[in-house]
Amino acid sequence: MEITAFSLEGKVALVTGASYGIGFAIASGLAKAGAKIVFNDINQDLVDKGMAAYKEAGIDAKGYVCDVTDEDAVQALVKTIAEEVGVIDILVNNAGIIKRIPMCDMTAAQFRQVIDVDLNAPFIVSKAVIPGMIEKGHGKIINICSMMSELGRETVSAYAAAKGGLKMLTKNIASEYGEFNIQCNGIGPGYIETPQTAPLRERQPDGSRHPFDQFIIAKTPAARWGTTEDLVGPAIFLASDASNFVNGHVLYVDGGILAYIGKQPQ
Ligand code: NAP
Ligand code: GCO
Repeated sequence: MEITAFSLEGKVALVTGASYGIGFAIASGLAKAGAKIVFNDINQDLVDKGMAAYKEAGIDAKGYVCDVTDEDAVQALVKTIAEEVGVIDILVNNAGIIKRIPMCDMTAAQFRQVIDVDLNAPFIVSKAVIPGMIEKGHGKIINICSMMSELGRETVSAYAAAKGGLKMLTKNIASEYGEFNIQCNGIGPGYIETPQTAPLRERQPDGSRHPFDQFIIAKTPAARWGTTEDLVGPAIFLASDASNFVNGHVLYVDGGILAYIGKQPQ
């Protein structure tokens, strides 16, 4: 295999919800591997923030306002991208939300909102890009799953249900479209330092680490939270020709937390 198998030159990559956080880091890495980056976010302020951040990073990205739960808007977005940039070769379904509420206190509307963004939207966006990938004769879909695709914990019932479903949607897209040279895989980040997990890492009034922060450190062999940069190499691999025979797999990038029973309390 040539090392150029990791190159994304000439490819168009759509990363959803990529104004900041994990999406921004993955999109920036795909750009450095040669991809042309297009991204969307839920409002113009976020898109403008993202555009400024990409420009500062020396990346010529193109941003669009689009709510990934709105199928008509997503279909229009994919058509616009094809006209303005090119047919999408790589899709990273990154946009996501979480609501940390005890299940019996959560309303059905709140549960549905998380399912809508974290599971229904990856279906909607994948359905919109697959026809173009079939026509091109290749495609890469990367779904940003979670440790909660495998494990549960208190207060994240909707999120775990969505991410568990996203793991199976990943396997099903791989099964249904593999014959068209489309590979669909997942990345399952562990606990990553982003705005989404900031509440779990807040310093306590006495200056000590958040109890959950200490818990994750004890549960992770790497004894640290992940950074968004830890996800870039795995994303480039799954977006490139180097993974053309990897399909329906969820690659956990978690510092070993899923393999480890946890450090014995001292
Ligand atoms: P984040 O900081 O909350 O960023 C998520 C991005 O998605 C935000 O820009 C958000 O916009 C956008 N978004 C939300 N709903 C959207 C919608 N309907 N349409 C378009 N964009 C939308 O999250 P993150 O920590 O970077 O996580 C990114 C992905 O990784 C998510 O799928 C998350 O579940 C997953 N993940 C995160 C971790 C972690 O530890 N951080 C671990 C495993 C998996 P707003 O700012 O308006 O919400
Ligand atoms: C939580 C965290 C996790 C992470 C991630 C772990 O409240 O437990 O937010 O859900 O976001 O999904 O992989």
